[in-house]
Amino acid sequence: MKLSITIQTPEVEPVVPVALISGSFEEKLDKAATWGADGVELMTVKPRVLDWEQVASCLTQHRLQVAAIASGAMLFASGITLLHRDPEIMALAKSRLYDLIEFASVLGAPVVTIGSFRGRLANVAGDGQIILLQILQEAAERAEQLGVRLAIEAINRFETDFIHTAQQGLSFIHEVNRPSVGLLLDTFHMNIEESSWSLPFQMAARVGKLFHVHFGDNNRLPPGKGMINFAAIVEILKSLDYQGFLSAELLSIPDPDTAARQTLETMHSLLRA
Ligand code: LER
Ligand code: MN
Repeated sequence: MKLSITIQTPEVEPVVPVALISGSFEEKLDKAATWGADGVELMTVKPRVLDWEQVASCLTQHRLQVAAIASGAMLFASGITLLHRDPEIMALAKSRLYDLIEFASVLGAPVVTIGSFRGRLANVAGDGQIILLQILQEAAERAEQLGVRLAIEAINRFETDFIHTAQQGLSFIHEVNRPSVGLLLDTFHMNIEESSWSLPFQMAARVGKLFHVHFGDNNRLPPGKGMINFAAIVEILKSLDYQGFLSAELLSIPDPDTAARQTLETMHSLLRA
């Protein structure tokens, strides 16, 4: 299991509340590496405006992997979602999804996350699940050509109107029926929607679909600042031989650096135990 911290890329305009670490992009990487992260999850909205070679060389210089290319800022920073009432925005979202896949491929990131970026069923006329399924089946073809996977995130009911639980995510993923499409579980959302800590991880791992894990405490603070038992979660993931990233996606409280440092300290000691 590897540890990652979510950071935003330089073109993302507002400060994303769940992206950590302050400073320039290089400074963020420097701090993440110094504090012991194995990788970073990059939250981006317009990957095309970035210099991909330069990003890759900064990462190599700091010996950091890319845990994921995250789409979480698409809705937050730009209001762009795959299901949207405006067909032009839907088309833009689709083309951004292909950009994220290519960016992930160039940086060697194993997954592209699809959480709030999928939008809401209420946004579209007709069956939004079928519309999304078709978008993802097409995108999966590109992802498979480039060796990238798509991780659908189960998100709590207050942030979206479908796929709240692992079970719902796995049923949808079963319908999509593509090897490159799997599940992302986030402890913050699980704490609201699930009835067990172990079953969701087990169900996903059993069918080879546990692609990625986000973590944050129940109050979205660093582990240990709320009520979730992260030692138990680490044990569950170890028992499943989860080899992917545990990626911190939590609030910058008291500040983006302290939250990242505390998170890495706590999680390192749990992983070593
Ligand atoms: C949002 O709450 C979240 O967990 C992100 O990963 C969403 O896209
Ligand atoms: Mn998440």
